[in-house]
Amino acid sequence: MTLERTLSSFTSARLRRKAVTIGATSALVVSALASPAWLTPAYASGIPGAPAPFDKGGVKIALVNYLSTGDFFQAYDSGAQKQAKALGIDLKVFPGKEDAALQQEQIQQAINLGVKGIIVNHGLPESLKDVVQKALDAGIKVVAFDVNLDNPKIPQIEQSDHELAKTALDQAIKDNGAAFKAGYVYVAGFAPLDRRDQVWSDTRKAHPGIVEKARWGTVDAPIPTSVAAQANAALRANPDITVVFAPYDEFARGTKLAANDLGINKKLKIYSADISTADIAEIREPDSPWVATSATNPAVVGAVSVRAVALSVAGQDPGHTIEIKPALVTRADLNRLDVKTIDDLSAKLPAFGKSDAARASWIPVAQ
Ligand code: SR1
Repeated sequence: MTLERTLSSFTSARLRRKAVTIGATSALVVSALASPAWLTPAYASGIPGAPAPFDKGGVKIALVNYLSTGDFFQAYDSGAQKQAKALGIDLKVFPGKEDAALQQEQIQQAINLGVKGIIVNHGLPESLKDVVQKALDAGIKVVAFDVNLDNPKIPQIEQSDHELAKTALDQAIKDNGAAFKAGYVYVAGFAPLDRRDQVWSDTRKAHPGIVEKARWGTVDAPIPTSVAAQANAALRANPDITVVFAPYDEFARGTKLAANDLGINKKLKIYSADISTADIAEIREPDSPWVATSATNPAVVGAVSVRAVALSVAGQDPGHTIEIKPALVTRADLNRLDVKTIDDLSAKLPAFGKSDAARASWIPVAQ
C-alpha cells in the first residue's frame, strides 16, 4: 500500500506542491505528521521559563533522514516526534530513500523553509558537507546522527558503536570460546558500521583463532530478504561457520532467515546490534540462532537528537560528541525476564531505556 500526503503545515509553496510518497513501513511517521496533535497543546505557544525561541513555541526544526525503512529508523523517528512535541517544536520529517542527491535537496528545502535547526540522520558525508555549510552560514544549527560531517560546529551523536560491537563480540567469545569460524555482515560507508568494523578487526587481531570465513552484506531494500539471499550462498559454501557477527538488526534478520531455510539454526549463533519488538519475538523463537544483541532504544536516540538540536538553537552547548550507551541483551535475559516488547525491556532492564544525554532543566524529557 502506498500513502500520499502533502505536508501542508509549512508555508513554502514549493513544498506544498510536492506530495511526499511514503511506503507503508513509514506509516508511523505519516500518521504523526498528519495528526492534528502535531504540536503539543501545552507547549505550542512556548515553554514558560525556557530560553528563546522555545519560550514562544512553534520552533521549526527539520529531521532529514537518509534511511527510513526498518524498525530502527521508524522508532528513531517516533522518538524524535515525541520529544519535539514535548518541546513545542514544529518538526518536519523528511523520509530517507537511500538517495544522497535527494537528501542534499531536502536539506536545501529545509534551509528555504527557514528552519532554526536541522538534524541530519545518516547519509554520505561527501554529498552533505557543502549543503550543511550553507545551513550553518544561514545561521541554522545542525546536529548529525551517525554521519561524520567533520565540522567543529556540528555536534555528532552516536550510540557508542565501539562499546556496542565490543559487548556483542565479548558475548560471542564467552559463548563460543576464542576460536571459531565466523561469518561477518558488513557494508562499508556507514559511520556506525565502519566503527563496528574497526572493533571486529581488532577482535580478530587479538584472537587469531577467530577466522572470518565469509563476508556479505547489502542495504538494498527489503534488507533482510536481500541479506538472506547472500547469507544462504555464504553459509552453504562454508558449512563450518558457527558464529555470525551481524551488527545491524536487519542483517541479523536476513542471516536468521537463511539459517532457518538451510536448517542450520541449531548449530549457528548470530550476534547483532539493535533491537525492536519484532526482533525480540525473533530472538525468543524456539531454536532461534539469534542469541544476543547490543542495543540502545532507538526512540531514545531520536529524542536525544531533538534535545541536542534544541540546546544548540537555544545557544546552549550540547557538547561535540554525544553518546548513547548500549546495553547487551541476550536471548537468556529476554526469556528469564519474559520480555515481549521494547517497553517491557525498558522497564525490566533500566540501562536500556533512558539516556541523560543532552538534557537541561528547561527541556521536558520525552523518552
Ligand atoms: C546502515 S547503518 C544501520 C545502523 O544505523 C544505526 O546506527 C543502527 O544502530 C543500525 O545498526
